[in-house]
Amino acid sequence: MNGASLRRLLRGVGLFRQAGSHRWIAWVSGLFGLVLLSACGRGTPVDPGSSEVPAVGASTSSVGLGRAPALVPLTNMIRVKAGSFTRMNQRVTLTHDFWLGKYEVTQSEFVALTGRNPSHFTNDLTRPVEKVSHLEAMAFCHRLTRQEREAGRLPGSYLYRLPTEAEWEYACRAGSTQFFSFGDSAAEADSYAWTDGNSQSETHPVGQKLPNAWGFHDMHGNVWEWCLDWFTNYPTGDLVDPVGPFQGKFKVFRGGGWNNEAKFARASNRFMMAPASGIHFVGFRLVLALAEGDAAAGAWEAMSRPP
Ligand SMILES: [Ca+2]
Repeated sequence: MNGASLRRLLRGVGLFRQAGSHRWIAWVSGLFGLVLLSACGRGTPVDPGSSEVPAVGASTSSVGLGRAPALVPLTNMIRVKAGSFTRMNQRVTLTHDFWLGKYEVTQSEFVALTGRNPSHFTNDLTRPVEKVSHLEAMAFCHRLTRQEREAGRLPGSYLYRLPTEAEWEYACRAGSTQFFSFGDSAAEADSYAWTDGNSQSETHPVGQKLPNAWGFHDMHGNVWEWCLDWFTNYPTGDLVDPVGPFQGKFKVFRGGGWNNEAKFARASNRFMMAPASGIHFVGFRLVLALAEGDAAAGAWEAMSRPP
């Protein structure tokens, strides 16, 4: 992507729409919230031999400094095996394992790495970070990758990044073919999700609701979660490792939030926003995956080039 292309991307005015409806909704930027600052420590990396974060034999590619570092994922990363899921009669296959955060990135994690907290709801740093733009979320991933490599916990063959939409939905469904990971009924959402029916109009500390079948909390509700993909209509036919287009105007976010009805937290639901915009109901979740050799890694690298 050249400089002119990226500048065009950053000029988005923040329109978004619900997939399938083709109803554009005007975005009123600057409508919400205050930016406050706070501070807290980061999570501690865990031994990759633990049951929650299994080790992988990845330590050889690009370090070139003698013995390559072991892979030590951050705490609360859950390994997701390669596989397939179905959405709207379309089979989507992911050919590589990856790790996904058990929780949304918290304010304490964000502050520990960046020294700032963009969030609106700030009286508890175990709440998810929000009002974080897509650009800031990507910068967080790059900074985390650099930190973990320098600390000897991340081989050059792996990196932290945002999930693709396909990775996010695969992990959200956790094998479910229904509207939600817990079934088809939004009436059951109270046990699994913070939505406008139970949130008291605010975010809540991560992990308080029941996890899905693969152990992920708050995939439905609390804050929507940025994905890597630029928004576009899905291609037709079955897909393998889809990453979306390499250029666009709006980035996708997924999963519903504290301010929306539970029906908007459906596993397949999509919204989008300009990448430079932040709002107090959108945060993100981390992926740990190969740094090269699959489509998502290529998309991340292409979308990460400076203007
Ligand atoms: Ca969420």
